Amino acid sequence: MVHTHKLSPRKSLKVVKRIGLGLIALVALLVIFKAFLNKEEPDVFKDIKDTYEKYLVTKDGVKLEEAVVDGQAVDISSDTQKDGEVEKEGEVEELTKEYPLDEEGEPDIYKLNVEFYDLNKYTGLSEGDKEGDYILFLMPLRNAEHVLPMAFFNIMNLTYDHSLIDIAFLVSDCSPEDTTLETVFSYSMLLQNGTLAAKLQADEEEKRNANVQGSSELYKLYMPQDYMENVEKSYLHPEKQHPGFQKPFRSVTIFRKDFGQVIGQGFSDRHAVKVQGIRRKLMGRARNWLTASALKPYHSWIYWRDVDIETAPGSVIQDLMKHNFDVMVPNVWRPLPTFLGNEQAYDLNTWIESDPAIELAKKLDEDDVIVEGYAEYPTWRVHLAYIRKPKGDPNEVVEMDGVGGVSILARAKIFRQGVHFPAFTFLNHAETEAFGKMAKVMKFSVGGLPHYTIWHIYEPSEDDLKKIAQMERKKRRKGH
Ligand SMILES: Nc1nc2c(ncn2[C@@H]2O[C@H](COP(=O)(O)OP(=O)(O)OP(=O)(O)O)[C@@H](O)[C@H]2O)c(=O)[nH]1
Ligand SMILES: [Mg+2]
Repeated sequence: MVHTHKLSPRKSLKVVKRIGLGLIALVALLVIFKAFLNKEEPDVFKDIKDTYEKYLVTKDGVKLEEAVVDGQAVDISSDTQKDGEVEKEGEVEELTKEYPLDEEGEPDIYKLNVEFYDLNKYTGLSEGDKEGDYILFLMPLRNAEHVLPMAFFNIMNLTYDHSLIDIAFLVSDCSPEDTTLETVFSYSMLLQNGTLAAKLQADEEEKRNANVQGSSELYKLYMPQDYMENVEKSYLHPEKQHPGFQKPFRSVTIFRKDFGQVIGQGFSDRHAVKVQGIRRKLMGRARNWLTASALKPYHSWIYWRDVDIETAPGSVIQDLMKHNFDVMVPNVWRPLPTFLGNEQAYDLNTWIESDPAIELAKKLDEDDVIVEGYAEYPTWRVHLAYIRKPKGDPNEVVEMDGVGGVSILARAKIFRQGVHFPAFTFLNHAETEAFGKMAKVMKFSVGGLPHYTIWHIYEPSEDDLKKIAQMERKKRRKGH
């Protein structure tokens, strides 16, 4: 059989020409795209002093990319850091320093190798800010990239002396496309050299200039005006309200560990009642790993904070501390679009135990986890969220049994004593609610501030988005 070519010489010449033209167009496009990228990319390192180290963070770890000392690039190629290999991680200090000499001129080994802490000193004082109490600030993170700018603004906003605060993040189980680890690392570096505010403001500006007001931003038009003004105030020129805004923290540590959390971070995924117990126990494990890895003997208090808090007073640590409780939480609400009633109690995990709930627990399996806010578990408990009066005294304290994890200030000594976030069913509860109960069982004081409120971000549900789109269409039809 004779095979004939499908293309005649004339035709193939045409094809070659087309391919050539296509290639030229592609190269031109690439050049334009690169120029555009170069223009858009903010140079976040431009303000950094002329001594710095720049790291590349990937899912596989951290790699030193560039080191500059007094404006001079330093050779960073070494045996331990070959191409693509990741070496730089939290250092476990090697004890190979020169020992100081004792009175007889002999090396005094113990001065370097033995540390002494009198733990009676780190008990947590109600005026810890004035007494110089060290705080451990802990934040668990998962797929949190989109809320990190907000969270870091809130961190800088803390008016407790930054040099007394060690920060530790735990990043777990993020989706492959999520960049929480990379972002938290780069923000932490900028935070510690005082350039983060500029970077976040530049990003915000860029977003505004690009006029990215996709449908995901549309809901903001439907939020209560006074709430939105308050948000603006919190993020616009915060350095004017708080002079220590850009001051570096004592330290920032980032931990990474996956626990096999498979439940999505989408709103409806997270809130289905059946998954709550499993999810809460995994969160308990994550919190315990974070505490155990970050707690140092000199910490007097631990402050737990969720990433998705939109507004909170900068003095929140002092405000929770001054009541002299071992565990203290604020009220947590969230704003709502005006067509849904402006605001809503958010954290139902902070409550006072009730007789019906104790009776209910007796009927459940030992391993069942009661979750609040679901018809399946009528507990009739008093929730901190619902006893809030908007004009109530922010200093009023109510004793609590279960607590939510959004913003907990606790004395470090209670963790040293063994209180933790149960990753198993403890008195028919898990994680933070079981933590509150366990603290009570161990005779520690647990309190909540009903009229002191911090605000959780509002995430529009599918239904809310549909409703907003509907209202927008109506507006447009009316020609607004
Ligand atoms: N390390 C770690 N952090 C997590 C995990 N799941 C959630 N987080 C973080 O823990 C905090 C609380 O998580 P949220 O998703 O807000 O969960 P929640 O507070 O129980 O639920 P909401 O009431 O919907 O806010 C946030 O800072 C999250 O980023 C996890 O599996 N591992
Ligand atoms: Mg949350």
